[in-house]
Amino acid sequence: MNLKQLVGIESAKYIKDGMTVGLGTGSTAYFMVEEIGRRMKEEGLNIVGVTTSHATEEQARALGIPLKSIDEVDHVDITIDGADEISADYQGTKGGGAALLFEKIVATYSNENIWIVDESKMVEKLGAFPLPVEVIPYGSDQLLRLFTKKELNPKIRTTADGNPLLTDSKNYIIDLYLKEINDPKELATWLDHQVGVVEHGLFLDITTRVIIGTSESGVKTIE
Ligand code: ABF
Repeated sequence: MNLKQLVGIESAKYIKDGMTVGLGTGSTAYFMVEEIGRRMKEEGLNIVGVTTSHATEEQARALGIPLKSIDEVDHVDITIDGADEISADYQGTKGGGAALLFEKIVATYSNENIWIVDESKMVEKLGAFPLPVEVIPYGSDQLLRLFTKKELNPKIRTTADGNPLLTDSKNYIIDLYLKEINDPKELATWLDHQVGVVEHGLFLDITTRVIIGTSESGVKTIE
C-alpha cells in the first residue's frame, strides 16, 4: 500500500454515521473517497458528501455516495482533503489540482479540516510549490503584469494544447513561482485585495488535524 493510500484509509476512520463530509480533491483524497465507499458498502456507513470538484463528484457518484451541494447543508462536520505543501506551523498551500476555490469554500464551512499528505509535502516554509491564484479571465493579463511588477514570477497555467486551463468555475489559474514565502498572511491579505483575484491557495489557520504518511513509521497524526 502506498503512503497516499495509507493516509486516505486512516482519515476515513474519523467519519461517523450521520455526518456531512467534505470530500477533497487530488490523488490522496481519492483513496479517502474510495474507503468511504467501501465502508458504506461493507459496514452500512451512512453519510452525506459535499464535493470540492467535478472530479471528486464523479468518483463519489460512481461509489453511490449521497451528495449535497454546500448550499444544501447547514454545515460540514469534517472535510478531508489533500495539500501541496504544509509548513512547520501547519499552514498549507493547495490548488495544484486547480480545485482551490471549492476546497476553500467547503473548508470554510467545516467544523473540522483534516489534511492528508505523504511526507514529501511537509516543509519548513511554504513557497517551493508554486502558489495557485484563481482569477477571472477578464483582466487576467493586467494581473499578470501587476504580479510581474511585484516580482511574484507569475505564469498562467495552461493545458497541453497551450490554452489557459479552466477551473470548474471557468476561471484561470496564475501560479506564482516564489521559492519561499516569508510572510504568508501578508501575501494572502495583499492577494485578497487585488481586483480580479477570486481566491488563492494559501490555506491559513484552517487545518485541525494533519495525517502524514511516512516511509519510516507509517501514519503520523498531528492534532
Ligand atoms: C488538493 O490536494 C489540491 O489542493 C492539492 O493540489 C492536492 C494535492 O494533491 P495530491 O494529493 O494529488 O498530491 O486539495
